[in-house]
Amino acid sequence: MSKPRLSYFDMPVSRGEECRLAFVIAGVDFDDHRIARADWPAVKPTTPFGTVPVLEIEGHAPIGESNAILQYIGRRWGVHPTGLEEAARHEALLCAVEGLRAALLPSGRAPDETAKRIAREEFAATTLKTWAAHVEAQLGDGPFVGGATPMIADVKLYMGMRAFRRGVIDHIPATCFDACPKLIRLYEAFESLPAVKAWITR
Ligand SMILES: N[C@@H](CCC(=O)N[C@@H](CS)C(=O)NCC(=O)O)C(=O)O
Repeated sequence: MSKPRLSYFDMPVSRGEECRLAFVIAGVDFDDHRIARADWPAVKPTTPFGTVPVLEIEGHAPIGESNAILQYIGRRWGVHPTGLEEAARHEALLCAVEGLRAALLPSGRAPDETAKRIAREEFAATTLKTWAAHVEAQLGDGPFVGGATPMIADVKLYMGMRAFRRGVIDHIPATCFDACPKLIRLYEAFESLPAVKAWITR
């Protein structure tokens, strides 16, 4: 049986990097297939939804959609809860991160920098703030969603927050989650995991 193959752009960002990190926390060796931007127009129509990430498991049809890939990795390699209700609680958080990404998207398409700034400031003061408060309220003693062990919901939350925390989303301060100590604790605990640190700094 060949290794699972994950295809994404050659960048440590977003949905592709979170699937890579799911393999990292599961301790699974995978084929990290990086698509060159120049090759994307030819590859795009061959993917299940015209998007990446895509996961290929020998003998099966390719799997699209980051949350489906994360749940597959999580269930197969033990980084997702086995109980139905606890799994659903984690899956809701995967959906919440996708919801946040979708809500951010229109501001990136603003016609000019002023319109973008206004849209981003509004987003930070409303959608982002509410999103963070809702997630914060669902975190317990931590540091992770399910307690002491990192799972795919933690990967998703970590990557969902990372660009904000790194201050690379124009007009949104890196301090945007500072009112949510449990979220910050999760983020920092995840980034401090030896396997994650090694992956990020490799
Ligand atoms: N809902 C999909 C969204 C996938 C998506 O939009 N992926 C982006 C990269 S993060 C992509 O493929 N962009 C290139 C394109 O749409 O042509 C998922 O969660 O996987």
